[in-house]
Amino acid sequence: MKALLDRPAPATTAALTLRRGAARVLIDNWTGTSTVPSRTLYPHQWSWDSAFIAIGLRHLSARRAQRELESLLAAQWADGRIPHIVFNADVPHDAYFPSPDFWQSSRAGRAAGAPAAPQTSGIVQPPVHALAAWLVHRSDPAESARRGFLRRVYPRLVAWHDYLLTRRTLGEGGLVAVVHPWEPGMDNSPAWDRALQRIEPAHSATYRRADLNHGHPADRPTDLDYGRYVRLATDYRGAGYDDRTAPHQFAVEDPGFNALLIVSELALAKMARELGNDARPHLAQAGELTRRLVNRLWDDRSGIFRVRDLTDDTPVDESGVTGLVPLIVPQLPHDIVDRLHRTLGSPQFTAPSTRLVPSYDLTGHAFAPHRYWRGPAWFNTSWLIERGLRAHGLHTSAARLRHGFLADAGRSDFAEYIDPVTGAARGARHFSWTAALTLDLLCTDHADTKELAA
Ligand code: 9WN
Repeated sequence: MKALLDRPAPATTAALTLRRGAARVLIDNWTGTSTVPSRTLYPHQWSWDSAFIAIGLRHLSARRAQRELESLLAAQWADGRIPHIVFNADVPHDAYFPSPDFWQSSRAGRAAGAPAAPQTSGIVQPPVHALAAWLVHRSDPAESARRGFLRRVYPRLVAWHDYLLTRRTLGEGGLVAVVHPWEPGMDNSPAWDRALQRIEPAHSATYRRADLNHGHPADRPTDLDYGRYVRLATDYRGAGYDDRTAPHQFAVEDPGFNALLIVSELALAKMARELGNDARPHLAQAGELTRRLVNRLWDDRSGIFRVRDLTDDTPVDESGVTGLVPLIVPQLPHDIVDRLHRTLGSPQFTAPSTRLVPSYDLTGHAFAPHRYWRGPAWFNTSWLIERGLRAHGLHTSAARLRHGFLADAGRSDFAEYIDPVTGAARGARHFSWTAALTLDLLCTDHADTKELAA
């Protein structure tokens, strides 16, 4: 543990203090095989959290970062899906809802290939994993080679993308669809409201929320939203988590999710080349998905990518941070990069008290400064956008965002998110991806950002 804290550190005292604080969070949240997002609110392993955590952990220990991803991939289903939660059997069932006895993965998901153990959820989260695995590999290629890391994770990551591209391309346009508001990772975004309105909520007597034991009701999703989340998950479970027969009453194409798939396909291309495999199918897939992303989701009138509701195949008229995340796609046309950059700097996304990017349009009708994903600024989406800005050579904006990120991470004690109006820290503290991505911004030499585009 001491060795992790003593790794070479950034130059200034402030940076050193921040780095030690971030490392301390990751050490404290490590369970022995993986890292919990938060000891209180989220006491299991989460899929996209683990990817972001590995990206930061690689600066402390490449080996631990590899194990973070390996433990997640060990819970992969035979159909290729990476579940959004891997449950820790030592944590009491009432510590988090929905718990393993709700999802019933090993029984209800057996035909879809859920493992007998560990227990998992049945839905997914954004595919940041191949990007994370590639960055982890690059941080210590010798350790990666010694442990055969790439050789072991590459086929699993290919199977994961295959699952998304075969079972989840539910619309006409060939983009991947999410079937539950927890899947895009931005649970309570106003972008899901229209599609959610059609869902009959589960009766509140049939379940008990655990998030309110730790989170403030004013910050968390409402009971009505929870009723709908439970209904959708129950229906999916009823269909054995089989996408060919599940009703999927909620199905939307999310720009952030698809943009991350593109970047991860490019990371698979890098891995394939390194392993002596053919990289061309991954490059072709990334190119094709980029074309579809632009054709299906770009809204030229508003200068942002929109979510598309597959029930009536129409764009949703809401501007959220997910519509800016495609900045991370290296082959995005220049004029779209330009427009996105302008939207980012407009009053819609320029907050008075933080440089982090708010999760929802500050001028939008549903803006709420501290309600989950309906306005607060999150560190992971800001990290993605910072990376995107750099990839497109927008260094001044990237540096501004980076400085704001580091200042907010330190003063908020690595909060889950920030109220963009007051700048106050909200949600959990000592939040793992905030700490991990802080480490990454402190330690990255920035050479790896352009690399995926090459
Ligand atoms: C449901 C763990 C997760 C993040 C999500 C974030 C929140 C869970 C919840 O916490 O979602 O998956 O209970 O609200 O929205 O992005 O992965 O940190």
